[in-house]
Formats: sequence, structure tokens, C-alpha cells
Amino acid sequence: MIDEWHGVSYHGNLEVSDVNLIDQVGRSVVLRGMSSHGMQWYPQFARCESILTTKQAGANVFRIAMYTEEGGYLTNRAVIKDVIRAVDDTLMHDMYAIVDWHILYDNDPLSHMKEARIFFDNISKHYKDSPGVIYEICNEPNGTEVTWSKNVKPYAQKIIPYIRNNSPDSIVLVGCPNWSQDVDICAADPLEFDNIMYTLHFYAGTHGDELRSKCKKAIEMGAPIFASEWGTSAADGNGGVFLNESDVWLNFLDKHHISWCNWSLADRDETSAALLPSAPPDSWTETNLSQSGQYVLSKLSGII
Ligand code: IDC
Repeated sequence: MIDEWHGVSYHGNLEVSDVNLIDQVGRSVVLRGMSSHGMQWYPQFARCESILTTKQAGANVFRIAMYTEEGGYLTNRAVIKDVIRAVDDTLMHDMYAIVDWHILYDNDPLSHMKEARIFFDNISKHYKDSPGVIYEICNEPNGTEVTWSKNVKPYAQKIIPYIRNNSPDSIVLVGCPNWSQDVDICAADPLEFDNIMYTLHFYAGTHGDELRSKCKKAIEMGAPIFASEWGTSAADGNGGVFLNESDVWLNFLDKHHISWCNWSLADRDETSAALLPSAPPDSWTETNLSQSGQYVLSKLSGII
């Protein structure tokens, strides 16, 4: 629980201690906020006033989802300009910024290893003096062929040193196989770096007790977990919204001091979007919030 808003200037460099985040003087930290939708599609909601409105609701983090495919980074390098701008605007508001390498249909993070290496080397150099930047190196590895030991772990072992070389103290979030659900598999064979967290992704209309059990098991094995993406909808981003199920999830996260980002801050016509279609770019207000947006923003203060 947080009863007062605190950001980067107060907490400074974060660290992973045991399974949770602590700040520069050892205080416990929980980050809560929104995730952007794909930066190639909805950059207009990942900038100044829009991010500020989430801060005013209590958010202390913003996740910037840079898709690799579907018109994202791999075929459209210009997206970086909007990513940098979103990170800068987030930092300007004294909030933590997560730079997310949003793999999805490109199931295996190793498939774009070279591009990921160059991207993370450059971006961690650019933000080397910013304690507010967190790196999420692969959104959701998936596919039956993609395993922790053969694909995701080797990818993380190659990428993390590039980030650490520039920004030695940064927090790195690592996606798990099976759309960032198999946290227990990562927990059983952890990475040997400090300040690593494994991401747990869930959608309240699809995932429930079974995934929470996996997460509990991972925590018991000593794995630090960050719920860097969750939705009030079903896993396809639509359906519902499932607010009772979301309540159960948020209580679970709260109990375990797990930080979270909600998908997504956009006005797409799908129930997981926090804004109703045709919300004004960068200057939306409460009247533009969808049912999901109203619910999630009311939970951002951390008082559940
Ligand atoms: C969804 C978007 C949807 C888009 C689709 C494919 O909500 O508008 O058409 O991606 O790009 C995830 C992914 C996230 C998905 C989301 C909902 O990380 O990119 O967004 N989801 O399906 N994992 C589980 C669910």
C-alpha cells in the first residue's frame, strides 16, 4: 500500500532485494501504472499530458510498448523518436519508464537477436545516467518450440551484459515462455544477474487460479516478479470487462507487493483499452475513460 505519491527523485535507483523492489535507501517500492498500446499505432497517448493524467490518478510508472513486428521497430526505425519522447516525458513527470521490446508473433526472442542487441546497447547508453529507466527485454516469448533453457535464457544472457555495460544498476525485466506465464520455469533455472525480475502477464477474463498458483510457486522459489502487462479483458484484448476477476488479481498482486502496468492506454475499440474511441490525443479527461479505464485508474493510488 502507498498512501503518498513518490517518484524517481524520491526513490532513485531501484534494486531487487529478495523477491521485491527496494529503493536507494532500502524502502519497499511498488510501481503501478499504464502500458502504452503499440507505439507504431498510438504514440499520441504516450506523451506529456496523457502520461501526466495517469500520474494524477496515482501512477508512478509508464510502460512504452515498442512492437518489433506489425509495423514496429524492425520495419520502421522512426518509431524510436516517439519511444524516446515517451521515455523523456515519463521521466519529466518523475515517473519510472519501462522500455519494452514488444515481441509477439515473432515468438522467439533469438530471432531478432542482432537488432535487440543494437537497440538495447544504444538506448541504455542514451539513458545511462537516468535511474528512472527500466528495460524489458522481451515482451512475450511464445510457441511450443520456444523454451526457457534453449531460447529465452540464452537471449537474456546475451542482451543483459550490453545493458549493464552502459547502465550497471538498472532493473531488467525478462519475459517468460508461454506468453510470460511460465514464471515457475524461470524460477527453477534463474539468471545469474542481480536486479532481474521475471514478468507475469495475465488477462482477468482468461487467467485465474492456475496462473496465480504458478506465480506463488515462483515466488516461493525466490523469483522476483513484475506484472508488466495485464488486462481487465480476455487474452485477445477484448470481451468482458472482468472486474470481479480483476479484483482478485489486484488483491493477489498487492499481497505480494508485485508492481504492475495495465494494457493499455489507447482509444482502440477493444475492452482492454482505457479510453473510449475518439478520445482526444494527449488531452483526454475522465469523460473519455472506458469501463476498464475507470476501474484501473481508480486502482492506481494503491489503495485497493
Ligand atoms: C493486442 C492489442 C490488439 C492488437 C494485438 C496484436 O490489444 O489491439 O491487435 O495485440 O498486435 C498480449 C500482448 C499484447 C496484446 C494483448 C491483448 O502483449 O500485444 O495486445 N495481449 O491481446 N499478451 C496477452 C494479451
